[in-house]
Amino acid sequence: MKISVLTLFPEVFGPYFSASVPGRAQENGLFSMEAVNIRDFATNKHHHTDDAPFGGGAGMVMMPQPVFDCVEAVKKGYARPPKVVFMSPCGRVLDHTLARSLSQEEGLILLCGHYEGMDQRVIDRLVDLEVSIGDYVLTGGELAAMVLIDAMIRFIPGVVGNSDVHVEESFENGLLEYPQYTRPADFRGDLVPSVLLSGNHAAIAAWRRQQSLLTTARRRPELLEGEALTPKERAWLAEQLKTD
Ligand code: 4GM
Repeated sequence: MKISVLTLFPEVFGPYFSASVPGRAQENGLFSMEAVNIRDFATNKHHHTDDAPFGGGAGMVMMPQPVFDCVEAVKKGYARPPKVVFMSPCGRVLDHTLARSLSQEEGLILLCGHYEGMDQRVIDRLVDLEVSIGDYVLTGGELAAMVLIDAMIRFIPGVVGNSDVHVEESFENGLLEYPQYTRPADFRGDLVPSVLLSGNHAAIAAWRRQQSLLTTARRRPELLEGEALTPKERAWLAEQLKTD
């Protein structure tokens, strides 16, 4: 997978994507990313990329010319036309399913806005999909693009160490994760649940399933709506929730 991020602040992508898991994944050739400066494509004298909104109002709007030229130039680096994604509070809210589906793309262009908005003709003519990382506004789309890239690359085989992590982690089975513990078994008098030290794998799996169900029911009950729970599990959950 190749990702091009189009931004007015390409320098902010360096530290994160050369560190840790994303850095290693790039070194291993599992994906590649570049940050391209939209300002380099501004043809006006002072390389402006924004202007006042027609119709008046607060703030500035990103001009179409630098963005069109930047997208068109970057597309030339791809054998097949990549999807163009605009990071925007008006977009489809990112979740596990969307991240996994976008991770299947061979190429992606992530467009980051700044100021108060983007000229609508960019969105109408260049953008295939608008994605939001949640219901809040950021000063720019850069952090949203980093969140999307991080969530996507975890689905590329080999990026995250053990292939079992996907099977076990939150959202893969529609439930929140069960509590995890590591050594020591007694930390300042707080003990690890004894079942985890028992070596009884069936009992451990059953305990983890129960803990996942309980945490999900308490914190995110809507996630259980589409879940295939056994009648026994439903009865057990109802019993537990009575005493909350
Ligand atoms: C569009 C219009 C994404 C984009 C105005 C980008 C929040 C998200 C921006 C803008 C963003 C999000 C850039 N803020 N929720 N800001 O994914 O400021």
